[in-house]
Amino acid sequence: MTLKEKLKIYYNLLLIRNVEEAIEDRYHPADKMRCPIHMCIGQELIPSVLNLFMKTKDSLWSHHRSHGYYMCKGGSVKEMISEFYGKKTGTNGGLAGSQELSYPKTNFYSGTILCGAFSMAVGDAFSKKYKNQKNVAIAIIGDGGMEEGIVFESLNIASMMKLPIIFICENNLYSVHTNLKERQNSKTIYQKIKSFGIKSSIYKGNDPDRLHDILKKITSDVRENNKPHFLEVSTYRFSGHVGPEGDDQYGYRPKKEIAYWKKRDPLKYYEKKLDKKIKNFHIINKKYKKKINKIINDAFNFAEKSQFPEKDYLKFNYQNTYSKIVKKFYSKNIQLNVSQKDHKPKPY
Ligand SMILES: Cc1ncc(C[n+]2csc(CCOP(=O)(O)OP(=O)(O)O)c2C)c(N)n1
Repeated sequence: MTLKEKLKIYYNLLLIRNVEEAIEDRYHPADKMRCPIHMCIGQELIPSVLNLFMKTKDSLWSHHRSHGYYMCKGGSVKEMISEFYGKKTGTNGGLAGSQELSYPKTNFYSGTILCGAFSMAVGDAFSKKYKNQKNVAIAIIGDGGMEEGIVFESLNIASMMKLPIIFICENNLYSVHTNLKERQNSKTIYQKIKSFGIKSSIYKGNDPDRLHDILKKITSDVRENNKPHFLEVSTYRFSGHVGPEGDDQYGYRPKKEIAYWKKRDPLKYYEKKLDKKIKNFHIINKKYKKKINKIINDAFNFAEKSQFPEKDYLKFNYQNTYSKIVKKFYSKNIQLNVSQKDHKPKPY
């Protein structure tokens, strides 16, 4: 692992943490961001490392706790904050908010329907394979999402069709306020997945260097062999389930458990580690903090100054998009003169 890679991961961790904290800090009392927000503070590890192995044409399908993945897939912070303000300049014209954030420019999509990410990644990976593209689909859901029936349909199809998908489960122990132990009898998630004939592994730890080596192997294996892989990663959210407010006042998480995970904060851990290993790291760190602070201030200023969508924006855009899709569909069929024979899918 190169020094440049280590610093990139550290920068990613810091960017996600600082942007998320700024959203929490600035949400109230201004109340200009009016969408529910699922913060990923504490869970920055996977997106920060995954960033190094994603190509722009790889697609990333995220669950609702998506901001870290959005940023690490190259999403603009300005457009994301503007989206939360409901402004026209947002990623989705101010209509999606945090829960449905998407950014086709970098092939990033998210949604709030639990496990939608897995099922959409299946269709997307099939299209990639059918067109002989060398890209992969990456799908992330939580341990709660793993309890949806469609998880098993998606895994089964991905295995049977040998699709290039990296399935990731961020196991943060909770589905809203209910611990995994109260929801499932089995102790591990990743073990179950093996019975689908899918390679399945787990990473329990907070060391970006270790996760780097694991993800490096998985991504190259999925790219080369066109087969899915499932990775479970243990993690913990430091914020409430849905923010910006915390929810630990309800006492659903033991104080000892919170303290245990806070001691293993991936950002603090890596900051210390790099400080010991890299000469003059404190100078680089200061530079990064300054740079990120500017990104945040510019993003909020941009959002503040941006316009809200016009009154008929929703109606207009729906009609426009819908008519474009219909036109494209019919023109393709006419051009190709599709017959049953021509349309036979390639064997997988
Ligand atoms: C199909 C569906 N069922 C229920 C919900 C309501 N819901 C939203 S978040 C959530 C908990 C999700 O837990 P997990 O998947 O572990 O992700 P986390 O919030 O812990 O990151 C639930 C049940 C939903 N969004 N979609």
